Amino acid sequence: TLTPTPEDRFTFGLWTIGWNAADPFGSPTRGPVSAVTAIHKLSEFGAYGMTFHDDDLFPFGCSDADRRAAIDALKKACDETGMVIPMITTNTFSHPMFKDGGVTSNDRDVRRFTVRKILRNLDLAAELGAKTFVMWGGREGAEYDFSKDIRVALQRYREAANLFAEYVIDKGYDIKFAIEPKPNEPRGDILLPTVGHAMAFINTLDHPEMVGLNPEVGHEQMAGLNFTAGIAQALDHGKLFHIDLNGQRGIKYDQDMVFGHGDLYNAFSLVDLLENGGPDGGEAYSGPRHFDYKPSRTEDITGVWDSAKANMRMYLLLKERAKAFRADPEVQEAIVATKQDQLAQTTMGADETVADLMANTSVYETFDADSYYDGKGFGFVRLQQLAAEHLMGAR
Ligand code: GLT
Ligand code: MN
Ligand code: MN
Ligand code: MN
Repeated sequence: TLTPTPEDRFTFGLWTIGWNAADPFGSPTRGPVSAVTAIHKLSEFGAYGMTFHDDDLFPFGCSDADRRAAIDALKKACDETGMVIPMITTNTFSHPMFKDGGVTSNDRDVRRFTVRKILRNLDLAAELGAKTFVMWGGREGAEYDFSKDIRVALQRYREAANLFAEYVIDKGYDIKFAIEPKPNEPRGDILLPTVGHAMAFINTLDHPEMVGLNPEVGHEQMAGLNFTAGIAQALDHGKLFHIDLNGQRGIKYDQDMVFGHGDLYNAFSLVDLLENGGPDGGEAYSGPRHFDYKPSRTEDITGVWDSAKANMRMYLLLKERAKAFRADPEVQEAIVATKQDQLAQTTMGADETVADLMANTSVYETFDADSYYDGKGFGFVRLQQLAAEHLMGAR
C-alpha cells in the first residue's frame, strides 16, 4: 500500500517542515511551523513520529518556564495523536558562539558550555523516551589547515563523546548516540566527514557499543560517495543506529531535497537494501525512516505539506518496486548469472587450512589463467537494466 501508516515508522525533523526558508543569500519566504501544528499535520499524513533540536522547540536562552511550556505542549500533542519522539538532537551550531565549533572549539569556555547544553538535552531525551541521540557536528571543523591541530581537536571530540556516554550510564538512561557525518558546509571541512571516518572514530571511544551512525543520503553524496554502499558497510559493522533520508544531485552544496528527488537509482538500491537486505531477505534496518530534507525555498505552506507527503510516498513506491524486482524470476536468474551466489560462498573450504591451499597445486601452480578466462562477462548491465525497468514501472 502507498498510504503511510505509523507501522512504516516515518519520522521528520521539526527543522525540516518548520524551516522558514532563509538561506545565505535571502531572507525567509515562509513563516515558522509550530511543533504542535507539525505533530498534528504529520500524524494526519500517517507519520510515526517527529524529532527536533532543543532550539527548534524553545528558543536558545529562553526561561525555564518557557522551555517547560514548550515541552509540555509537545507532550500533549503527542498524547493526542499517538506520535512519538524517537530521536532528539542538540543545536551546537546556530548561536554565534559556536562559530568555531561546540565540543571542539578552540575556546575552552565554549566547549564547557556546549557539554552542559548537550547534557541538559540528554535529560530531555530521557524524559521524552527518545532512544537515539544524534550528534551532527556541523561546526566542528575549520576553513584553514593552521586553525587547529586536527589530532588535538579529535581528542576533544572523543573526550566529549566519552563524557556523554558516561553520563547516560550513570543516569541509567536507555539512550544510544548516533554521529552524523558531513564533509563540509557550514565549515570548509568538517571533522568526521564521512561514514568511514566516523566508524573509525567510534572504535576509539570508551563505549563504542553505545555509539553508532546517523548517515544522511546527501552528505555522503556531497563527497561523491555511494550512499547505499556506505550504509551496507555501516550495517556490516552494526552501526546503523538511525538514518537521514533526502535527495542530492551530485557534488555541490547540501541540497536536502525530497527523498528520491536526487539520485533515484541510489535511492532505489538503498530502499532495497533496507527492506530486503536482511539475512533472510527481510529488513536489514528496523529503525525510523527519518526524513531530513528542506522544503524548497520556492514553496509555500501547501508546498511544505506536499513535500512532506512526497518523501513518504517516494519511500513506499521504491519499497513496492524493490519487492517486485526481487520477486521477478528473470531478475533472480540474472542475479545468479552475475555469480552473486559464488560471492556468498567463503573463499576457503569449511575445514581448509592455508597449508591445504598451498598444497593444492590446481589452485595456482597448474592453474591456467589464460584458458580459465573464457571471455564471458558478468551481465551486470543486464541486471541494472532490469532494475531500471522495475524502477520505471515498465515491468
Ligand atoms: C542540520 C543538518 C542536518 C542534521 C540536523 C541534526 S541539523 O539541519 O543540516 O543534516 O541532521 O543536527
Ligand atoms: Mn543535509
Ligand atoms: Mn541538513
Ligand atoms: Mn541530517
